[in-house]
Amino acid sequence: MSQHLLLSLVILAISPIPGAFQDSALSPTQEEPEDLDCGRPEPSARIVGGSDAQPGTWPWQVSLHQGGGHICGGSLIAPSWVLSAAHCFVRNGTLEPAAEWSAVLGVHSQDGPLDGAHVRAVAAILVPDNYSTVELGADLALLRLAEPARLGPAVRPVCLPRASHRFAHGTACWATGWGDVQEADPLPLPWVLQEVELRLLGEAACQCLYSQPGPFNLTLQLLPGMLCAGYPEGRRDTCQGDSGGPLVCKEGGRWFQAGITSFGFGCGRRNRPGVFTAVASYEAWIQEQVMGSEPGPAFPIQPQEPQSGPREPTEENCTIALPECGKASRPGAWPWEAQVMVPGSRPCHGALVSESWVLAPASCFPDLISSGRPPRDLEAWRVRLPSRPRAERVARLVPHENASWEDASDLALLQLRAPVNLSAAPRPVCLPHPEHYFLPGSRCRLARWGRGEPAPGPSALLEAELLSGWWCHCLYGHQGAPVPLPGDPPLALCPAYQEEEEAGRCWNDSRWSLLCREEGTWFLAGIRDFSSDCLRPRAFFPLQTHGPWISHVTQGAYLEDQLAWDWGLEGEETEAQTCPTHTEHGACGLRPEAAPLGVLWPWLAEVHVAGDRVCTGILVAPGWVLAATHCVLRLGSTTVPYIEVYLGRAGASSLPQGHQVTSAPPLLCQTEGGSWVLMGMAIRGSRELFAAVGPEEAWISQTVGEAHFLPPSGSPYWPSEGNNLCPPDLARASGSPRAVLFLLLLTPLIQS
Ligand code: 4AZ
Repeated sequence: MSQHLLLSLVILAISPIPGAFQDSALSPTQEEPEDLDCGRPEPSARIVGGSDAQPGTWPWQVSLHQGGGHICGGSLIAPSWVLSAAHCFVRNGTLEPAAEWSAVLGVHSQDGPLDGAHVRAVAAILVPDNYSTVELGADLALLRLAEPARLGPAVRPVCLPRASHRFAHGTACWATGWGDVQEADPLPLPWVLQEVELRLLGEAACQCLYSQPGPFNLTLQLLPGMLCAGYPEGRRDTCQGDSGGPLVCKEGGRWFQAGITSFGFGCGRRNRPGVFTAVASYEAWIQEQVMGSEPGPAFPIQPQEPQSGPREPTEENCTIALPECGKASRPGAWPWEAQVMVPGSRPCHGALVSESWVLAPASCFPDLISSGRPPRDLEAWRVRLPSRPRAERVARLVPHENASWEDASDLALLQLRAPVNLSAAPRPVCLPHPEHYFLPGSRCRLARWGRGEPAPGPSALLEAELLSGWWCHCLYGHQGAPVPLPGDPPLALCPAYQEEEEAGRCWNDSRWSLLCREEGTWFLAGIRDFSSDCLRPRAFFPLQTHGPWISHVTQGAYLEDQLAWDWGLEGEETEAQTCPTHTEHGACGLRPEAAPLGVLWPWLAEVHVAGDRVCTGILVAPGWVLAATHCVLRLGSTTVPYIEVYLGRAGASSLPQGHQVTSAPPLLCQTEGGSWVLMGMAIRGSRELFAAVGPEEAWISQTVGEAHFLPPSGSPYWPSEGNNLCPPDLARASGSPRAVLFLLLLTPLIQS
């Protein structure tokens, strides 16, 4: 079950003992079923007006075990027959042996000895001939028990609908099971049977939801024999481990099984309701399989035709749900901005991720990291949220298990004493699922994080654009490292943004979170990697790897599917790429695919000479720019004029009036590995002729210790044989003009 089950879990955890039913379950008078009364739990088992899943509420629920543990759900439909899902028993097209399976009946909590429950061996598993995969339907199975179940208050069959039975759209039904409470988040001990109320969705309404592109742009075609139940906004659903279990609806005082839990896209996701096998569609197949078995399943006549709900699918609305998180009236006015106030320290900035939880850096709470113990003064802590008149009190602080200073897991979750009403503000930020792929070129913003200072200067400095994942990964990764494909969690996110320099240091040593927008919805995409000093682009730790931890702790953070899909070339690369050759000084010649903020050619430098000439230089090391001599020196002059070098904006800045562009751009070639190599510098007065740089290698490397020469694969500068990107002999061709080059040593203030 995937929903806010916290409430029902708590209730169940307080009174999980099925003892009240043990004695009667074993009483001899109850053992003999005279007629097959179906779909009626023992009346005393349900507390009127109470909250659900008390022991005995769903007496047809079966737990199917293999290898000693619960694998799938099922429902008792007759003393010797259990209905379940085919996909529980078919692996790689082969039906598993019945002998490996057992059916546990009358079980409530699966923790410890199965008190009050009894177990039956499975004699046979029957699956429709036309079952192949869940997406193609017919996902049902019948299990014949080796011995009939012992019927009693905790063990009773459910009623089955006839083929003609119609369940009205919008009917509130119940699904039950011991499945995961969220994606990849198993039901915690004591493994008490969970229940969730789900509304039946008509075929058109459900198809409309599943036609909205979701993760990986996937959509689903619903087929006859499937039905959907759930909500457009998600958050209540079945999940892995619930499969095979029943979806039941009450009609005329009896519970009919409308569906068998089959599949879905994830669990509890927006516009992705659960898909069930429509039991009524399979009346004939079920009747055929159980023929001659006495007593067989009961198919009572439908008590009354549905009173409400449109009969025709066309009358249904196509109501898709929009994200409930990540909406801001304007960038910068973040409705999730939370300030954690700890007595004696500066406020720490975090983000509201659900009604009750705030995510913040663990390093804001140093005692927590050093002692590992919860703080003693939590009473005095407060959280300020936008549009809330009073600060919120804090109930609990949960550090990330690997929380430390300055790393990707520098995270903690704070639970508020009382949930806040979500509205325009406060409103939670959206969090990415692990498979989220933020598109290169995404519009992002920096937001305050932790104890960071506010940004100096204008808010435009907080605008950022995401650079290509390959580029970011290979700059920060190492040679030969595999580049994560779209859909695999990235190791780093690189946003490009402008930074103001301050004398002697890089301005941006405060902490930032990275918010990225998709279709007007903001996601918390990353947190700043402290260690990148003055290196550009800056790397952020992606938050998506932490989605499962955050949803496990909060049981309700807003993990939202990706909203933008144009993966372009990067998405089409299905073969794993590796990072190209590095030199001993790291990566060089790597260029982002997108063209953000003028760093299309990140090594290009604008060399401004004596305030009136501009020529192109090439960054060959953190402190050195290579330029053509004719650009820097006037004819006949030997004195070096006043020179300024601008980096990271070549081609993007508009040059001041009266500037004369003196040189053509240099010649670059791309190697097989993807790195760009400087081949030639334009010859004075020409845009087509280039002087080779190769012959100057010795001089350049002597002057600039740390210039990046790609290691020899053939010759040091040139691509290996067989690469037809560049003619291999170009550099040393006889008669090639010698380059007349100048190396500019940059002053430390503007290096990087
Ligand atoms: C499963 O894996 C499964 N949200 C069952 C139900 C759903 C998804 C997955 C529906 O068994």
